[in-house]
Amino acid sequence: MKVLIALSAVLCVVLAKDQPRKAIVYLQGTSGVTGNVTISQSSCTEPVFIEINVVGLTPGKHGFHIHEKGDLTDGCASTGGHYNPDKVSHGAPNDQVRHVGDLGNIAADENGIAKTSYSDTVVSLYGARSVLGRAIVIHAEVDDLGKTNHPDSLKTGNAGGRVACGVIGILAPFDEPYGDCSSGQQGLLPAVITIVASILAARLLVV
Ligand SMILES: [Cu+2]
Ligand SMILES: [Zn+2]
Repeated sequence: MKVLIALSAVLCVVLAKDQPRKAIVYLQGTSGVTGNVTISQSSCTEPVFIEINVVGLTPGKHGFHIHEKGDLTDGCASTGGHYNPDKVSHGAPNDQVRHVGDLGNIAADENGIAKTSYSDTVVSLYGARSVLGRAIVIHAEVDDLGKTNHPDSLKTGNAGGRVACGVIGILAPFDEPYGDCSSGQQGLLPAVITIVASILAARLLVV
């Protein structure tokens, strides 16, 4: 009996840590741009999956970033700069050197609609570098991805004003939203080791 109780307790913990994390961003602006973004991640070692739905944009490409602060007290202006914990130069999403918040551009069609989804291996919802509580910002102009001679190219991508923004909030409930990666789900092997160790421990208790 004790074995069963111990086993089920361990299983509960393991399964709980296996839950994917999901965040939601409600985007608003002063020029009629609205939309939402979801960020999903099944574990701290998996890439995030980002789904974007925005309307009201001018047709063409718009810089799309995670900024460091979830502070909208002065609209999008108070969200700070690009989230950049490594203090490196601005870049493209696929560059080796980039801000964590550098998600490149989104492209709006002739109706001003931008709808897309993709994975990113740098952004995370886990650990000290979690983007939860920070902001997503859409810019008026195209992000040059750090590739032009403009003085702001390696700082911001020279993407112009901020037309919409929103705070990255918790969507799917999960425990310890700011927990470290090591306390999160790390894969099947640690889970199996945990279960085997607890079975052995429970047997010792019974004897
Ligand atoms: Cu930005
Ligand atoms: Zn940047």
